Amino acid sequence: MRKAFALPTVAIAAAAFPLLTMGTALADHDGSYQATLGAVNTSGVSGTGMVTLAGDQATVTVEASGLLAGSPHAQHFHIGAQGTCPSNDLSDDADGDGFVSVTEAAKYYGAIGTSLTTEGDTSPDSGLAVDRFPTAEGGSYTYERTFTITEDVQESFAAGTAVLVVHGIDKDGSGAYDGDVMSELDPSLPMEATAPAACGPLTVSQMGTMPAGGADTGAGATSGIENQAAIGVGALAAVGAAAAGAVAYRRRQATDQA
Ligand SMILES: [Cu+2]
Repeated sequence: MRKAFALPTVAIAAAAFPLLTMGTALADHDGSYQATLGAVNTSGVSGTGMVTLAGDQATVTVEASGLLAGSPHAQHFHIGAQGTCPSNDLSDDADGDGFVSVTEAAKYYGAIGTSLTTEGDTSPDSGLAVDRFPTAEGGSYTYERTFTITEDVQESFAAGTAVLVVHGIDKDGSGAYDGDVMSELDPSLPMEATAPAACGPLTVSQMGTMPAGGADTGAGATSGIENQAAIGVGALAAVGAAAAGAVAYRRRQATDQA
């Protein structure tokens, strides 16, 4: 019986090692992604997003226009749901308050995975750090930054469920975030400050498609997701504290660069 047990163990170890190697050399999500921002809440906002991923490093460019001028606009990668956006009318306004809120849109685009801040922390904790988001001088902005992204965000890109969302609308045309409806996320903020203004699924850019064999093997996206999950568990078990140290170092670098 002992030998019968030993053989599968060796086989599992042998199968796992190439996954780890592949994850280190060229992760399944590596490459370029793009999003076309479409309006939500009839904001009139449009724009584009470009994301280049290399391991845990993301270089992000966002261009958006038609925004409330002179005001900060929270922007995030949302992850873990359908990888889609709510429609540009009020058909998703479940509570009838006149806004498609973040909560009502979450079934499409999921929770915050990364806060696309201008400096410092990029975690979901900074989701409403309005002093560290782009301000739309003249109603538009261009954002570019390189930083470290977490494993769950990497997996969402690989799975095709990452969505770029820009927040902040001027529903009543007053020229500021105001009104009687308050945000369900932070009751001290007007709903106008947090409601989604534009949204676009992040899809693999044709220009950035990797010429590797993955696309031709017929293994398909499901295989990629399984590999990604295996890499996540295996890599954490294998390198543990060393990886944590490296991430902390890169975070410091990212902070210094900002
Ligand atoms: Cu968001």
